[in-house]
Amino acid sequence: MSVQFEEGTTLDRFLMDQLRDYPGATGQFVNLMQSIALAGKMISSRVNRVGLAGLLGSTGEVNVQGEFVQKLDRYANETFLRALEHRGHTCMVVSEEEGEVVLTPDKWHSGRYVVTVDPLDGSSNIDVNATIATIFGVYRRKSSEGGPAELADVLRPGRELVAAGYILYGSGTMLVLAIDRGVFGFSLDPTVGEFFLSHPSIVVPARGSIFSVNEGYAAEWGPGITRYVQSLKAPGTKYTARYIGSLAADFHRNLLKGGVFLYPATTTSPRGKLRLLYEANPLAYIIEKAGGAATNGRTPILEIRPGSIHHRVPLVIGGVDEVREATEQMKDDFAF
Ligand code: P6P
Repeated sequence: MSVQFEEGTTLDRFLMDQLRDYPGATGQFVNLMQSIALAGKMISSRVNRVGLAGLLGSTGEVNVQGEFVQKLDRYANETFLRALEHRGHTCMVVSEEEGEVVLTPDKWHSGRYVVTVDPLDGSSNIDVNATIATIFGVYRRKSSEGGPAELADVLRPGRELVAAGYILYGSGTMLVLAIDRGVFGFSLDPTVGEFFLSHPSIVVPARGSIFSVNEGYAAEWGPGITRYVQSLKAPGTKYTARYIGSLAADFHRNLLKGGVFLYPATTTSPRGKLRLLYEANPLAYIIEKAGGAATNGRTPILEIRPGSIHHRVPLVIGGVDEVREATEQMKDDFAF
């Protein structure tokens, strides 16, 4: 369905326009997205001054993932928790930086939404000025709005997401939002502090000419992914390799230009590296709304039921033709 938008449509205007199509809407989702956009602007401001604001480097702490926490990781996590906890729209947050779920204060039990968030993905790239991102997913709670949220509100397949997106902190700051009717891109104009609609309807080509995988691990791959990547490099194919090592940046390029991103299971990470709740699921929701596909090499990502809030999965994501071909090769690569 092609939706027409006027030049200079702000994120707020876009959200209010959508609101009119949902008669039962209370405005909590609009409020939630405004909170996410505000947190994104605050993080963008710091990212753009990271070398000057004393935010380079690590805090010296190790997070629940066993990764060194960068100073900007901590700032991004605290900024998102503050933006989500006290506005009445959110009842629970799952963050990459938090070992357990974060329940918003008791007075906000009425919050309808559960948010999964990687506050700053790719933070190992901060010090070298490469693009990093916030990735988020949004569920409507299943538990009653009178009481506290429950783990069952978030340990559910990504197919039940109601929205997902990411905020890219790169040459510009861009918020990409997927809702049931499509995928939309908003670019931040820092001179006025507003996100403006710049990509009214993002659709991923069924087949592109880019593949993104870290071939440094090729010795740890299964035979299927090895066969598939070799096939892309065979003489006469039109593929080129691009790999930034920042998930949302690699994903965004392929979303706009076509292609496939792969982070397969390896002997070191037999269940994959990337996290289902706040990395794979949100991007899988986005790619499917843009006409693409995402699997773990065997099963659609959005059909996987999380075993824990930090559940890891292998990921193959991009154009529907490439994902089908890769999954066909990879389905025997790992036991589960
Ligand atoms: P590797 C960043 O740390 C991250 O989680 C993703 O953003 C990125 O796609 C991946 O890890 C890169 O991992 O093992 O290739 O360095």
